[in-house]
Amino acid sequence: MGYTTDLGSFLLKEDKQLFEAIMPIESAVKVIASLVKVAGLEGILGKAGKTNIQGEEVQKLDEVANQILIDYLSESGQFYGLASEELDQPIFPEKGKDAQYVIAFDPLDGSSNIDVNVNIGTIFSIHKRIGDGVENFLQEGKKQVVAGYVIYGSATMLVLSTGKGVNGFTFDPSVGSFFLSHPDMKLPEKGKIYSINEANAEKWDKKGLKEYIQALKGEGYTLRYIGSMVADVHRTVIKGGIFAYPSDRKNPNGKLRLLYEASPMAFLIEQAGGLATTGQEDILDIKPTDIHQRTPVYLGSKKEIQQLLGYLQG
Ligand code: AHM
Ligand code: MG
Repeated sequence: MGYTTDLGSFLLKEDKQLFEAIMPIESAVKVIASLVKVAGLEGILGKAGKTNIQGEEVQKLDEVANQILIDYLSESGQFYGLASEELDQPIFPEKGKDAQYVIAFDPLDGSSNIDVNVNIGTIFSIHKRIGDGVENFLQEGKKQVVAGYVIYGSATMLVLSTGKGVNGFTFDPSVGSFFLSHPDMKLPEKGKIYSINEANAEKWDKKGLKEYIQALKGEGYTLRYIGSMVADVHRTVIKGGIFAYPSDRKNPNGKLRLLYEASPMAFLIEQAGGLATTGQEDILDIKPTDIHQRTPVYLGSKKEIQQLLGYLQG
């Protein structure tokens, strides 16, 4: 706790190979964190003037963060392949041709919050290499060897799991390092908060969802919705409750991407003692068929998710 354990020494004790894979991510996110703090001065706020493979408007900082991650991760030689929410196709860097891991990432999650100085983040997911091409990225979430996110908030934090629980590290910019500040993070069994974009309620296509949210209101729950998955999930890990991005009539598979958002967050939530489901199956059991596929997401404390499933399936 405090300043006794930095990220590097923590990982060296946990797993030397993963230490080597995670350190380039750490380097990249430090650069992103410092740019996020001065984006308004560097002229990198606002729209980039194009749409991505998802058909969504790209922000300048999305592009900058994407390029920083690609550069650091390709150069490190630790990754055989890279898949990004902002890239049509995976990249297979020359320096990683003998590497044993592949990584999928959302370089800057919460794009709509960039220009208004509200928390944004980076999400990443590492699998073992199993072949030569895109099949590396089409492995179930339960086979992840590392999942993590960085939240660029009032503090910058990196929250990580290598399959042995979840640990949170806070960045001290004056030292230039992440230090273990939140060891062995666990969701409370039950919380008092629900987090969903309720403006979409009239479009929700899942029977029972409205009734479930109504029941939570009756039980005295309050609503918190930031609109950055990283921030909404981070709060859910610490305070419990439920975060959801369901399917609706406009988005039959929801909005969130399986590889870059849902799967790593589901891994972290389950490692922290919570549950993560599509409403039909555990998110970590989905075998992806497309690197950019979307999925409905319900994640949070055990009590809330079990109650929700009762409503959806009842
Ligand atoms: P992004 O990756 O383009 O930022 O989109 C994902 C974000 C999530 O962070 C957040 O949970 C969701 O979109 C919010 O969507 P909405 O504005 O429809 O509520
Ligand atoms: Mg995103």
